[in-house]
This record gives sequence, structure tokens and C-alpha cells, in this order.
Amino acid sequence: MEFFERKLKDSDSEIWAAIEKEKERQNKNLELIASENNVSMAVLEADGSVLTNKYAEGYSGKRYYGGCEYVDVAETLAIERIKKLFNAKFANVQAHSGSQANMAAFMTLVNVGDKVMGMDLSHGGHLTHGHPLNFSGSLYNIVSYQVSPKTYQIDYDELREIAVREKPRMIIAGASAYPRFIDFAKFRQICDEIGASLMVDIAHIGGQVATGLHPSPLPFADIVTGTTHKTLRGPRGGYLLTNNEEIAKKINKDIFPGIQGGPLMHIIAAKAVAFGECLKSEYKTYMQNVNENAKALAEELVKKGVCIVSGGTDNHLMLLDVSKNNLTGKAVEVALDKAGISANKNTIPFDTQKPMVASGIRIGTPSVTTRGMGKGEMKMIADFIKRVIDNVDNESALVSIRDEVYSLTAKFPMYK
Ligand code: DSN
Repeated sequence: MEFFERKLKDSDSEIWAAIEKEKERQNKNLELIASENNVSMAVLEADGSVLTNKYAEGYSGKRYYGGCEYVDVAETLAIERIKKLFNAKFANVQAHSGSQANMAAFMTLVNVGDKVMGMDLSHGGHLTHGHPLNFSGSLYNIVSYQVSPKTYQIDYDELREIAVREKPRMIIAGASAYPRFIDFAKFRQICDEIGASLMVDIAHIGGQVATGLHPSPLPFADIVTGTTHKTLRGPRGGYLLTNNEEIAKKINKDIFPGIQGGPLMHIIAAKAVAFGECLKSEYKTYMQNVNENAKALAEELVKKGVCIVSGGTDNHLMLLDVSKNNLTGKAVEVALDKAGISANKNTIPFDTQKPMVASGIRIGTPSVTTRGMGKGEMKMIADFIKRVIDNVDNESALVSIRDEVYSLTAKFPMYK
């Protein structure tokens, strides 16, 4: 039947054109958004597969629909692979996003109205770690912790002081804009002292944890949550891990029927493909390169006089404090875009600007490393960024940087 054969280009030229343009943008631009990456054709294929047609409420072997025998295979593979990747006893791969994974972790570990302690968003945390406009901040009683004004890193003595004073029922470790190692053992000690649960969100550092480049939170956390589309280089989505069987049962109930209905089986299949890729030795090399590139980029930027929050990075991301150049994150983000470089404005600790203006720019190396770039290219990228910072209002300078960016990316092609 023609309906099943019609290509997107012929059936919806407007959406086809938008996708083609986006593909061109991804190929030509330097992608420095720390939470983005570029998936393999295998992941894209599973993502765009006929599994999108299938309803499969429930879990493998216990579904509310017939005809689930093949999607069961996909979900079981995804679960087995992620358990192996993180050395975890139990996993749920149905969370549609990191936010929904975090919501399920809240539902499993605490009750509405309970006190929960999370990292302040502008100090590196995440919306779902207690922001007042998010479910976490509106349904739970949030107390936040911040980084030290001296080191711009977590001060574990202060963290303990707040925890002992406030006695939260749960503490959240993990961040979306924190470039330093996180000491999960210390978090556990503090939680044990006050009888709190520990939730760890590794949405950003999942790749480092999976490859041993960052200590694992699994031995310490009651629940670990994460996303599959950042350093793990998979489709957009979330997951939850635990080593506790009772908690695992509760997580499964809280994801379905608690929060979600039918799981996205095409996404779960694509997650399985990505986890399979992460289990290969070449993924470890990739993650080592991601971290080395980030370190090299941060060092080059510091050499050029750009201020990096906390002075450097231990992972794939860094925060530039552009207030030191009398600029806002917003102005630099726009200028970088004009130069063919995608990044995002980000509040920095103790920021005096509103989030939509911000004093920082967050950049990361997962995408450029996937393209095959190395230390030589990081030097060039640092040079591009510094020249953009020096020329935010100079349109012709930005256009000429963009030409150089396009020549660089042309040497590292991605999707045809
Ligand atoms: N996870 C966030 C990021 O790091 O971009 C978005 O919610």
C-alpha cells in the first residue's frame, strides 16, 4: 500500500526540510552543548523503527497487551546491558526522560511534603533537584546546598552542617553543570548520620561512571538516575538503577502505573543498542578522549585569560565566567551561534544575573569527541571561543570565525 512506502520528503516537505536543515546545522556547527551528543546510525535506526507502533504497558513477560514478544526481547536486552554497564543489580529503562526518572526516585524514596536536600540550580544542580517551579520544589520541602565561595566546589563540611541541622529525608547528589568529582561516599556517610536516603543523578557523568573515569555511586546510593542521550550517546530518555530489590519493585510501580503509561518501545530498543555500544572497549577510549579533550580545552582557555569556574574540569564540561569580560552569557551565546558554535548560557554560582541572561557559558566535549576531534582541535576551538568573546558585536569577525569553524567541521563529517 502506498501509505507505507511514501517517503517523508514526498508526504511532508515542510518537516522534511526542517530535518534536512537541522542535519546540515549539526554537520556544520561545532556542538559544544555539554548535554548533547551524536548517536550512531544503529541507534537512529532503532529509534525510527516500527517499535513505535507498539503498546506495551507493564514489564517484560507481564504486559497489559498482547503481541509483546519482540518488544520484550528489546527491553530485556536493554535492562541486562545497562546492569552490566553499571554493575547494578536492578534497572528500569522505561523513564521517558531524566526528569521522569527523578520524579520516580522521589516517589520511591520520600513522601510529598517531606524535606529533601538538593544542589541549588545556579550552583550546578538541576531543575528536578528542588527548583520552586518544578514538581520537586512545589511538592517537597526543599533545602538547597551550594558550592563554596572560595573553591566553587562542594564543601562537604558545610553540606554535613546543613544536613545535620535540617534533617532532610533524602539528599540528592549529582549535577548538570558541575565540572568536579563528586564524593558519593561522603554523601552516604552524611545520609547515614541523619537517617536519610541518597539519590544520585548521574545524567551528565553516566559515561564516566560506566567506564571507571568517575567513582560509581552504586555502592552508596539508594537510587541512581540518569539520562541516555548525553555521555552515554543514546536516544533521548532516562533510566533508574538500584542494588536494593524492594526499592527496585517500588521504582517499577512508580514509573508504571505511577507516572507513565505505555513505554516508548522504539526508544527502549535504541537504548539497548546504545548500551551495547557502551559495553565495547572503544567506548572507554571515547570517554577517556572526552575527558582529555575537556581538560585540554579548559587549559587553553585559561591560557588565553578566559575565567573557568573552579579553575578547570574533572569531567566533560566546564563553565566560563564571562562576567569577567563584562559580558553576559546571553550575549556570548548569541555571538557563538553567529560563529557556528552551539553552546548554552548558564548561571554560575553566586550569579547576579537572571537565568535567561546569566553570567556563564557551559561547554562540553562529548559531541566534538564523537566526531573524532582531539587536542589539536581543542586548541583551535579555544581560539575560536576567545575571539568570539573579544568580538561579540563585530559581525564581520564572527562571520570569518564561522568560515573557519565550517572548514574544521568539514574535516569531521557525520551524517550523510
Ligand atoms: N539536563 C539538562 C542539561 O544538562 O542540559 C537539561 O535539563
